[in-house]
Amino acid sequence: MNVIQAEFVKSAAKPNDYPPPGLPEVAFVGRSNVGKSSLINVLSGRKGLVKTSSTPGRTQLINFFDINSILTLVDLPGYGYAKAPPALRKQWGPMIESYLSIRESLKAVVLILDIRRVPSDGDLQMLRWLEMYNIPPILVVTKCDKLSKNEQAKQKVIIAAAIRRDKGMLLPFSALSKEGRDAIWCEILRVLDINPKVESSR
Ligand SMILES: Nc1nc2c(ncn2[C@@H]2O[C@H](COP(=O)(O)OP(=O)(O)OP(=O)(O)O)[C@@H](O)[C@H]2O)c(=O)[nH]1
Ligand SMILES: [Mg+2]
Repeated sequence: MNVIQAEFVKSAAKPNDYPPPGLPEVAFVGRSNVGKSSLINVLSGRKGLVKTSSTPGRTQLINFFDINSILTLVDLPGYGYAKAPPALRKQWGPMIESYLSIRESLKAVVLILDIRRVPSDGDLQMLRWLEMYNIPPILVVTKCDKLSKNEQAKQKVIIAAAIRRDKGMLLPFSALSKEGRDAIWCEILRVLDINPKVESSR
């Protein structure tokens, strides 16, 4: 996918603050600090489009980004950050759940897992929500640069078993090497039913 234009649209906490629905939307979910914002930066080809941080809990609102005026990428706050202020933790569930349940332009969700870790209760809960709302997730395993190919293969088996999916469904990614960028874009465009050839000749 050739990203010609990537722009921050707005931040929102409540449905009333979401931008008007229109373009198909892809949301990025996962544990705090897993690398959601970093993945959006690599997909958009803009290093500083989304703020990232080594401290968990960086993204605290729902952030909308326009790509080529054909689709919207949505960065969500991560779950499972034990040190988040209680008020914020309490707000998280309803904020994410109302977005996932009522956003009519939401067409795909990318669930990001850390290749080094066993999926958490939060990850499993998120998978159940997505099933409930009938959104088949695109599954990405990130931070692959931290493991050898051998270790990656072993971890994929463990992760796939924990989430009861085929390991072939786990798309490997690294924000450092950008490995996996094209395959993830390809999957997003497929789910959104956007023809990349038509798109790149526009
Ligand atoms: N080595 C490596 N580090 C990564 C990768 N992706 C993200 N990171 C690092 O992980 C940390 C968290 O990345 P973010 O993209 O901010 O994670 P996030 O999921 O958006 O975090 P929250 O907004 O706090 O939920 C940062 O220090 C990133 O540089 C990756 O593929 N490889
Ligand atoms: Mg973030």
